[in-house]
Amino acid sequence: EKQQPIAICTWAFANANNVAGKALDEGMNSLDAAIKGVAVEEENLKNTTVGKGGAPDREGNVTLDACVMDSNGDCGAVVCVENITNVAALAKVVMEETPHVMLAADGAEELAYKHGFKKENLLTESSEKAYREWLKDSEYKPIINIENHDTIGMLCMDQNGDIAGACTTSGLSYKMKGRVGDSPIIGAGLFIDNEIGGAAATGMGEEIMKNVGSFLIVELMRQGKSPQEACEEALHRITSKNKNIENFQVAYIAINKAGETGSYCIHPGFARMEYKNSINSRIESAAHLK
Ligand code: SD4
Repeated sequence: EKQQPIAICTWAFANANNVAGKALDEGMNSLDAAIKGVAVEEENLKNTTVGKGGAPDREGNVTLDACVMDSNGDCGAVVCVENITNVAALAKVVMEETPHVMLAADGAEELAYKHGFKKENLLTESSEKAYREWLKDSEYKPIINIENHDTIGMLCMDQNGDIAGACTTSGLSYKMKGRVGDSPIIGAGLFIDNEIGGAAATGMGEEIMKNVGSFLIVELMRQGKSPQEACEEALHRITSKNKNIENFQVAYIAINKAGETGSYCIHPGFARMEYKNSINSRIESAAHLK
């Protein structure tokens, strides 16, 4: 018996989520569908937090982070990559074509060219203009909230019921050179255990990494929590210890093996998309703490 495919993703990326959902309906496996879905945002020039058009670091260089994890528990990641748009697809190349899990910077870029990826200038006219504007004060406020977000984390369940995911970002706008967030870190930005479920994160990477948020959610589901309960508990681990939660956003999404989904975030403004039963993605507004 075939499983009804499900795709969920962070933020209101209906197109990306529908592309993944339709590919799953046509029989694509969960990993490839997630990569295909997030590629929509990597290529979306208006998305200033992912791929081409992403905001640069303080020196004006756009550096991307991404990871993928499949239903066998295999994973791949790239960090601080320049000039390549589809970094989630590149993370899959690391997973499949190298003996490693994570490649950084030039090494990842060289691998990309060997595998036919195009060299592209990721800084668009409008992201360059915004950067020039920012340079005037060069004020670094790593505040992630409704104005500074849009990382895409996507979790897919295919017709075999197998779960996989992808997460891709340009990270925090005007971050320090070399800064890497949670998004490409297996267990932080993304984690899958095909026996249990999967989770993905967006928001202030520094906070998500400290709590290994996505891994924690999957482990909480293993202990019997629903995806919703697991997202809430994982978020509380951050908020209960942190006195500064007014100043940043964190949001989690999760799916379990039964196809149940959940999400939770600190502040209103976060939503997730869900594609199920071949129905175009609906915005599911996420429950929030504040
Ligand atoms: C990061 N988690 O690099 C990412 C940022 C993000 O929407 O999610 N933006 O910390």
